[in-house]
Amino acid sequence: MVTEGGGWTAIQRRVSGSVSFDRMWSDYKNGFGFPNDSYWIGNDVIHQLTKGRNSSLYVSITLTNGTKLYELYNQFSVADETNNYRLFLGGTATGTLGDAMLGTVFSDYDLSGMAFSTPDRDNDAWSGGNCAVVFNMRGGWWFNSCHLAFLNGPWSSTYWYLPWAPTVNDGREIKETLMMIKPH
Ligand SMILES: [Ca+2]
Repeated sequence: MVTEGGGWTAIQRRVSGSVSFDRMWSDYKNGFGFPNDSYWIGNDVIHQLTKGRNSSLYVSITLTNGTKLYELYNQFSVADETNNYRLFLGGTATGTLGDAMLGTVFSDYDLSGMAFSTPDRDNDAWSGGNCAVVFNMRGGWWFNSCHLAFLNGPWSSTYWYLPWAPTVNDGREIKETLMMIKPH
C-alpha cells in the first residue's frame, strides 16, 4: 500500500462481486473475504488498529470508466464491540470524491458517532427500520438515518443506492472500492 507515503492497512477492498457483503454481525466482527479479492478486515481488528491513537482514513472508488476518485479523512477510529463499533471521524476531509460521511449538509447523514449496523443488528438512528436491510440494500455499515456514503452495498446491483453521494449515486458505476487506514 504505497498511496500517500505508504504504511497503510486496507480494511476494506472490493474488486468483484464474488464476495457477498450481505453478512451478519459476527462476520463483520471477525472479517470475511480474501485479501487478493474482496474483503472486510473485521471490526475487532479495525478497533485494535485505531485504539488509543490517531489514524487517517483513505477511501477510493474506481469507476467503471476507469476514473479513480479518493477522499482522505485525518481522524478515524472505531470503538469496541461493547460500544457497537461506534465510528469517530473528524478533522479535515480532502480529495476528489468530496465528503459524504460527515453530513455537513444534512445531519441525518452524519456517520461520525454512529454505531455499526448489520442486517441482524439495528443500531442506526432511523426509527422507521434497519438501514442495513432497507430496499434490499443489504450490508453492514455505520448508518445514521440512513446514509450518503455506504461502500458495503450489493455489488453491481440496482439496489446499491448512494454509495458516495452526490459524486457516485449508483453502485453500478463502481469497479473497485478501497478503504485504508494509517496511524499518525
Ligand atoms: Ca433503526
